[in-house]
Parts: sequence; structure tokens; C-alpha cells
Amino acid sequence: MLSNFSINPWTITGYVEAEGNFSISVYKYGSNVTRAITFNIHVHAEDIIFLTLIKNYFNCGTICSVDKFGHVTYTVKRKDDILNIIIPFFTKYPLQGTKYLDFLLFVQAANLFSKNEHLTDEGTAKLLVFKNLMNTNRDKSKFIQPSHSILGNKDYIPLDPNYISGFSIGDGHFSLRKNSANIKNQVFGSLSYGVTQHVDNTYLLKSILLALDLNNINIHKKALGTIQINISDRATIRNTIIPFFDKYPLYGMKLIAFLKIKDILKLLDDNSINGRVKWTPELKEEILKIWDNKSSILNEDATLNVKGW
Ligand SMILES: [Ca+2]
Repeated sequence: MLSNFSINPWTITGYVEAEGNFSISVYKYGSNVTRAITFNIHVHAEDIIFLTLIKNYFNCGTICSVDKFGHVTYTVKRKDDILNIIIPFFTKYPLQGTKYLDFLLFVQAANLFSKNEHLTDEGTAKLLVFKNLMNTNRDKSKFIQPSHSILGNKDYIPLDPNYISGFSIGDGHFSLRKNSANIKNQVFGSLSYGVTQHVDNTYLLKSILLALDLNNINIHKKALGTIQINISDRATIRNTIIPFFDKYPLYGMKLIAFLKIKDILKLLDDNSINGRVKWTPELKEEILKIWDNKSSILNEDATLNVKGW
């Protein structure tokens, strides 16, 4: 089943925006210098089936076995695969957040590799320069953004809806507030969808809200330079979020959480009068039963979203 199933390429780009890495490394062991460019995705082993779909899509790279922290990594490090598969893909389906800036440096590094210039002293020095401009080394004070991510720029690229699904599989959340017995009914049972990002990706979150047609939703500042969109209004979840992810599929554990949210919302609606939930201990119990159900996790069809195959 895995072999004839294909993901939308924008879903991959969105997921890589959230979870992928473009890295340049230069190591010295005595007089030996090792230089490498690597594309990888490092995630919880729960999502290994989805990672396998990505590996199948690219038809290159390897997935390592589960490490002691319960993570798996998909890695592409063959120069030809990077040059002929990975870079053309992300050129055609570009990243739209600050990870795009890392990608541009990665492309420059790959160009050195393609001409074998990385083996020279000058090339190695350039690799180190590119590496030191990446990711956490980037000068955050300058708030540098990919031009195509800024609304109003003439090269602005509106987000493909599948990008939002992929991004949500990585950095999104679907959650249920479930508290212990003494918490008031209004709190128990709140459902939410949202995404959390570094403040650098403010434009990206704005683009997500725009693509979802939810311009009335605020972007909240969270601790430690992070920002968040959190949608917990039941009507918005019912009328916007659920139809959106029904149409542009999620995969893996986020799909399971989404399906649970959907079931719980239906249950709440069935137990409402004029939009107000009639809370009973049985209803709470039923909600918890849906949310805590683990059996669906083992269902490969569900995690792959392959209904109809
Ligand atoms: Ca992330």
C-alpha cells in the first residue's frame, strides 16, 4: 500500500518547514577534514510511517532505527541525491518561513560540492561562513525574512493549503482540555487547534491565518521569543478547521488527534441545546474515552489517511 500512495509535495514542504534540517558540517580530526551537506528530518518514532512516505516520494536517503530517545531520522547525504532531488524539489516547492534562508545557504554550499571546490581551503572556508549564517547563528536582531513570505511583496507566494497541513503535522497541535474532577465544566472539554513558532516566523503565521480566511484571529506572544495561534472557538473549529483538514489531509499522530477532536465536537454538538452543552458525568466520560483511545494508533490505514485505497 505504501508504494502506490503519494503525498502532495506541498505537504512535504510544510512538514519540512516545521521539522526538517538543511545542514552543513565541517569536522577536523588532526589533519583530516570531513565536509558534508545533509538534509534530514528528525522526529518522534510515532510518525515513522509518514516519514517513510516522504522517503518513498524522494526515492533516496535512509531512515535510521529508533534511537534511545524514541526518535527516528530520515537522512539524505549523497551529493548526487542532494543536487538532483532535494534541491530541485525545494526550488519548485519553496519553504516559506525562515528555514528558506537556511536552504539558500545550503544551495550555495551544494554548489561548491558540485564543482568539488569544497575540498579546497578556500571552499572549506566558504562552507564555514555559510554554516555560521544558518539557523540559530542567524542575526535575529535583523529580522531577515524570505521576500516571498511577506504579504504585499510582488513575489509573495500565498500558502498552498497542503503546506498548512504538512506544517501542522510538524508544529501544530490538536488538543482537548481535560482537567481533574474539580475543574469547572466550561474548561473541561475545550478543543483547540494551533501552531507555535519562533517570533521570526510572524509572517508565516499571518499567511496561515490568511489562507484559512481567519484574519480576526490574533497571534499571541508566548514565552522565550515564541508566538502562537490558538483557535478554541467551537464554531471556528466546526466551520473552518474541520472542513479544511478534511479536504487537505493530515497524516500520522496529528491525524489521529484531529479525528478525535472531530468526534468529540460532534458529541458536544449532539449534547447541546441552543449551542450550550448539557454537561453530565456520562458525557465527560465519553469524551475521555474517545481522547484516551489508543487502539486507533495501531491502525496503519488511519495514520496514513488512505481511506478509499
Ligand atoms: Ca519546528
